[in-house]
Amino acid sequence: MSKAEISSVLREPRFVVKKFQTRIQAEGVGAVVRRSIGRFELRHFDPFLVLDEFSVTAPGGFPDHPHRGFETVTYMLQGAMTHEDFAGHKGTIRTGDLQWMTAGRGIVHSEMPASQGTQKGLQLWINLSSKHKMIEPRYQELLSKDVAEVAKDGIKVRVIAGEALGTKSAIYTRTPTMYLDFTLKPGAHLQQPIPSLWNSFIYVLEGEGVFCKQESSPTKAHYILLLGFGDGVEAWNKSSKLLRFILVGGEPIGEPVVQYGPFVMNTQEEIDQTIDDYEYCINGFENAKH
Ligand code: FJE
Ligand code: FE
Repeated sequence: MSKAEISSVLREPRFVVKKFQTRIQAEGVGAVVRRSIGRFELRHFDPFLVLDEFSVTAPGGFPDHPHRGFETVTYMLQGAMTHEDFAGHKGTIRTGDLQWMTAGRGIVHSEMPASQGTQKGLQLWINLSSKHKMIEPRYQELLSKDVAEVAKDGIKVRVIAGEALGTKSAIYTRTPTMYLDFTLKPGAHLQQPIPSLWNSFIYVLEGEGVFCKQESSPTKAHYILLLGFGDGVEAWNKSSKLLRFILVGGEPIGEPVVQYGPFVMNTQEEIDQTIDDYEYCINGFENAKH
């Protein structure tokens, strides 16, 4: 066995199965998003429903809208957003903060800029299994200073969910999920384990990285890489600038997905019921009356 093989912590590294570039599209009111998961060519990636890199300036934003049947994870990259829901839950998340919202049976809320200039961030929608779609809504919020962060060998990781470099996140993931924000210095090499049967992807935020195969061509910002199965992923920063990307993985739910905008259920009947519940303010949408 060569030295390189002995030093590898991965027995079966994952390969890139698909690579997509994201383009800017209009969303909400006067906002733009780069949607990777959730667009026509990549409808869902079980358990993930949507990944948007958003950019919004006041007076634009995402005024009152409902959610049911999944979770939204909003992670701020720049600026600040205020969210306010129909039950009076209100808060502002700033650069590096995150909100992990379990919509469950129903939330109606707004997400609006809270500062001057452009607010940027990522919003990931994670599906809930049929037995969890109608659970009570729940929020988990982490300020930037409370996000677990570790640095080692030119690698810095912010552990949003799951575990990396021996450090765990405090976030509870109803659908088992890992969400890591990596920054690699020039020359750094990462080997990150991922549970073998989970779906996983990389989304590049800054710089350019070489992923999965040493000799593959570099991937730049705003590209998503869908990974095949294996026990982990390798990344190299062969450039002279910082490389920043997120690595997200989740346990596939394996159930039918029927989506109607912000409602994600298992069957058309459940979607019809949800539209009625929202219209009549019942079964979780009671507070939408006010
Ligand atoms: C939306 C349903 C929605 N991407 N990125 C339908 F939930 C939304 C929506 C968002 C959103 C919000 C933030 Cl803060 C960030 C997002 C979609 O609120 F725009 C439509 N059309
Ligand atoms: Fe929302």
